Amino acid sequence: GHRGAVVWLTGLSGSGKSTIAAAAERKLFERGVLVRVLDGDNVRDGLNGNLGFSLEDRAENTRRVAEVAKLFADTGAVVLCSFVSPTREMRATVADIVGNDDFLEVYVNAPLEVCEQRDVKGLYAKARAGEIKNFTGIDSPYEAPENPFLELRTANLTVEEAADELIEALPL
Ligand code: GGZ
Repeated sequence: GHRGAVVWLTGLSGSGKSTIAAAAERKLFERGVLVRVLDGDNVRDGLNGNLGFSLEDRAENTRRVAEVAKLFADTGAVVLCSFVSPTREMRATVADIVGNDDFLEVYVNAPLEVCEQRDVKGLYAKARAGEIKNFTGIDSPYEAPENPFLELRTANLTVEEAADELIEALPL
């Protein structure tokens, strides 16, 4: 049996959080680990469909996700949570909810310039044009973790390398 844990990936839009989480999920599944990804794609339509991107709404978004992640982790799952979660206060709240021992903060670190150059969804261009307000890194803050469990510098790593590094670091 495995002990549950909440692996919390934080970083800018386009830093690679969800891609790494999906790759790590597949690898853990292949090893027989009960694993689940939570990200904006599967909670912002339903559970958190009433929330936007003000700092207040982001705090509520991440708070609810933390409560759900805790429920999964309590059943023994490794929960890979991929959220910008831009402030230290938000992430401290997550840690409080899931319990510090089960909270593994992973800083998915790519320079803003790199994320903006990738611009996978075209959101940075829209934010620069003023079509999206409160965009993290443009006109909304991002506070880097000060003492993360793990930092992945994705400008210099492939998705596979980052996912492998993440899995190797987990206390499973
Ligand atoms: C940041 C935004 C915004 C704004 C829409 N700011 O790269 P993506 O597209 O797939 O990931 C981003 C995602 C951020 O949602 P989260 O639930 O992770 O945010 S938080 O933890 O802060 O609540 C981006 C898209 O949604 N997106 N508008 N204004 N990212």
